[in-house]
Amino acid sequence: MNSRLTGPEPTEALEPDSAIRLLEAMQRARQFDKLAVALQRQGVVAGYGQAEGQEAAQIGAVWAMRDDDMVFPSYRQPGVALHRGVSVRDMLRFYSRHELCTWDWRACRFAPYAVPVGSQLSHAVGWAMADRARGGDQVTLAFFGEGSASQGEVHEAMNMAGVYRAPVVFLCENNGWAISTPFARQTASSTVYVRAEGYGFRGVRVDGNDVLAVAAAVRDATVAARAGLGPSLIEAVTYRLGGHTTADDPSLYRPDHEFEVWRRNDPIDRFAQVCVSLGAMEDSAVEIIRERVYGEIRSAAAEFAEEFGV
Ligand SMILES: Cc1ncc(C[n+]2csc(CCOP(=O)(O)OP(=O)(O)O)c2C)c(N)n1
Repeated sequence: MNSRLTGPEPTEALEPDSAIRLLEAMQRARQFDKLAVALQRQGVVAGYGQAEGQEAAQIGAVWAMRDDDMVFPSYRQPGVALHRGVSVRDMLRFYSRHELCTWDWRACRFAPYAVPVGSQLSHAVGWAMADRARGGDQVTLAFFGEGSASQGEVHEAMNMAGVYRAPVVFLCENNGWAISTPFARQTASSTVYVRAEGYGFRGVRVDGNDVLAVAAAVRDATVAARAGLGPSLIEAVTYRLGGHTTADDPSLYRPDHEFEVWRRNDPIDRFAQVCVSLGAMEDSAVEIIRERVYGEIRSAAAEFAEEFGV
């Protein structure tokens, strides 16, 4: 646990050491994703919900939090888990062996995955209110998807958070699709963030493939929440490049051209280009980081395979 009063300024991400750590965290998420898909195809992992393409929305958000702030995930944030110190081994146990939560979630400040969609928002509001009642100054971050935003429980959680000014950041990863349901079929509204006004708190829409934009929005939200100004709803517009899970074939419902547009908007490539063009790292460092993280994930997977005999 560290003693920072707030998360880092988003601009700190462009200081060379921070830029490397941030790019590493995004790469770790990406490489874990590739590993989990490969292990599912080999029959080791039972099922996996892909997060490829959503690394900026996820890592940018957790980057802006204080280390002791609690995170409530849905089921698609393995990179956030790894960033919070959950081991590759424990993530693989979850996906391959149906062991629900083998990580020390209190120590990692990363709650157990929540599969009933939207249920984690009530948990987050309860956690935030309990911490404040005990005199704490944590801010709680809750991830959810734009499909989950249609759940009644999400309304209940946001309404209560607004009434009690709970220090919560609601981070909606609007990846365009809830399994095969497109956003236009999810709601008649063109955005999610606009709902915040109805609950009486701040709502912001950001480019969810720009890690610095997400970090800046979440950072502002944590400062407001810690100052007693209540929750925020941040809609990070992003895209799931893979399937909903390894049991899904998105080519059956998603137009190819849409995928191609988002493929060219890869959040990791974008951040790497920003770092290089602003001089935070050399061109060659980008590949070195990718290779290093790939090696780290591979050896953790080998240890998992040895321990569990898979
Ligand atoms: C209460 C509940 N109803 C239905 C489901 C089945 N289900 C699993 S994922 C999903 C879509 C969720 O989409 P979204 O919230 O946009 O998140 P994403 O999967 O895109 O990250 C649904 C309906 C569920 N898990 N829980």
